[in-house]
Amino acid sequence: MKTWKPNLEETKKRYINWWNQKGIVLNMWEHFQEGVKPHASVAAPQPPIDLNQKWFDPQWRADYLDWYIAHSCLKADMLPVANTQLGPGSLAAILGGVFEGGEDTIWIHPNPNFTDEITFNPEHPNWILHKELLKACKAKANGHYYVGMPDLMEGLDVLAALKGTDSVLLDTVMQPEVLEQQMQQINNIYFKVFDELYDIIKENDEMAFCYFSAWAPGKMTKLQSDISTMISEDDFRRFVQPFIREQCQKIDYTLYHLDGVGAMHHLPALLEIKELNAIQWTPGVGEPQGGSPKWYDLYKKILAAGKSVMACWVTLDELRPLLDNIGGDGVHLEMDFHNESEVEQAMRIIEEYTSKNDQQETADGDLANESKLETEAIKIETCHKEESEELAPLYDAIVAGKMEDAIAVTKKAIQEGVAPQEIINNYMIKAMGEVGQRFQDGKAFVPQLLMAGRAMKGALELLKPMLQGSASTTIGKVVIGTVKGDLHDIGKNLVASMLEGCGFEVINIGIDVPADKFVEAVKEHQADILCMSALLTTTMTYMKEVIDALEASGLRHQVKIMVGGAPVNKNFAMQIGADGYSDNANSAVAVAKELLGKTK
Ligand code: B1M
Repeated sequence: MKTWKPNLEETKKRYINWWNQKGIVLNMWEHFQEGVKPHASVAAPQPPIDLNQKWFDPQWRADYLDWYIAHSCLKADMLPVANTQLGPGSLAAILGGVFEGGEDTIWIHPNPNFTDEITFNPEHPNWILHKELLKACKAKANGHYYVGMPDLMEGLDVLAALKGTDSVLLDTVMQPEVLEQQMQQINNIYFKVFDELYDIIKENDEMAFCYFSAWAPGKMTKLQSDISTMISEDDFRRFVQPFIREQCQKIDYTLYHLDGVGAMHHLPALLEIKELNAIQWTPGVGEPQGGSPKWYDLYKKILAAGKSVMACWVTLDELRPLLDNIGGDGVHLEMDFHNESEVEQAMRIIEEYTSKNDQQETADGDLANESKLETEAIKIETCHKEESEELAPLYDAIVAGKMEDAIAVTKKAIQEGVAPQEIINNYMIKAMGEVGQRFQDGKAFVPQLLMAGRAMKGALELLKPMLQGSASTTIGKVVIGTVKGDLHDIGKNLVASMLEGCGFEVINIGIDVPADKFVEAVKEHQADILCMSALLTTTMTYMKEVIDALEASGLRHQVKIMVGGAPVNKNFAMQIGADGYSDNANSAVAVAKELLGKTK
């Protein structure tokens, strides 16, 4: 390889050490160009004509990457790698997912024709594109740099990209055997695809990976399962761990991307994988970056388990304290440099630790005794309410997510003449409250929320006609929806049914509704009341944006606004300028009537 990186051989040695839990690698994921003397005279390509060319034209990308690397800083252990990413998890696109080029990234949308059949079609255009892109880049690179392996991904994340996250989470409960089978099919295809791409990009037997930019003297990959923040440790051990283990066994060098505090409960299961070499830590939104003291214990734990660590977005100020605390063996630092002077400062610091290494004791930690990051696998147990012997099974069925049972008990209760309000308020809503509490306590996970939601919805359908009442005249028109970013619809639908039952004409515009859609619906239907629901503290603030949009459209004066949902309260409703608030579906009707009483 006649590379543009002058110290590539030293960097390779440092990588080999790092994979073996020794020494420090100092790298930067994205390159910078400021003040860099070009490594070759390469002209910049014409700007892309559109996003399609920017991402999906192999020749344009090869030309651009050639120019980009020729002008990038390659000091320290910064790797000369062409970033050939085709979106996060591009194996999903090879298996039928749909590409869309965005400004800064590529989106992969679910396969609209997905039928639970996972098949590899060697003629699929997205597969051909992968190969053409890598071949074009390899020809252009001409040995000056590596052509990186795209971020194919694997396992649950790929399946979620193919058929949707909720469907995969439900599968963990409803068709676990099918899910296991699909994981194995994805792994089998992954190895085939990986090997074929490896043959295109390898330099002798070496390769580099695009994501997090790492190099290895053999086959290497980055593994992940971001969706697993939403599943229990038992499910992780069943649906994720075996397939990651197989990848670690078949691929020489493996780095697991651990994403966010919500994923930490799976660390023990990851550390159990003997063949896994390294773990990369991404702290996630709202958390300090990888150089913060907050993560020292996590790094020590990983190192103590015999794995190397990759700490990301470390700043110069954090570097010394980080190495003082976790030691200088098996540490890969991804830093956020802006110019060469910063790189040189970091290199001087690293130098001190490299020479200190022999005396320095590596962090010590007894994996078995440390319980901070370990959580116990807790099974959902059903719980009995005391209010009515006959209806207690309804509460239990919803908590356990058993829709058929919930429907059967509800049918029986209806036949026996139990009032729908009693069924809803005393059993269904309380059961959802219990599931929510378990979720908050880390005893239930998203699949359990989904199952409970499904059970409640199923049973609620039977009660709907009874809620519809006999009103023959329309009191007023209501547009109702759950705000943008929020997918909870059970409470909103209940409010809608109650309003309908009491004589309102209700236009239910669904979940995840953006402000312009609310405004459009109010305008189109000439609504008297706009009802907004939100169940998340992070989405309730969006209600204000909808009100502002109504003001801006000049419609605010002609429509009353009512808000509700678990985190919403009267004060909040007043602050954002709503006209009414209700904390439950029954009083929502009274509030709605009162609001119209004021206008009519
Ligand atoms: Co989610 N979820 N959820 N969830 N979920 C909550 C809301 C949560 C409180 C659980 C918890 O931590 N204890 C928590 C929110 C924490 C917070 O923001 N402070 C939470 C979270 C964190 C999440 C996710 C972020 C989890 C994750 O992915 N890591 C994720 C977010 C997805 C998203 O929206 N972007 C998520 C996902 C889901 C599922 C999709 C799995 C599922 C929803 C299924 C569905 O709706 N189709 C779900 C469920 C089921 C819940 C719980 C368990 C139950 C919600 C419910 O249906 N309650 C919930 C915990 C809980 O509420 N106890 C929880 C029954 C329903 C009848 O009550 O909706 O409150 P509710 O409606 C009431 C009143 O609020 C009022 O009347 C209704 C009837 O009396 N009301 C109005 C509602 N809207 C109104 C409008 C009005 C007036 C009254 O006027 C306009």
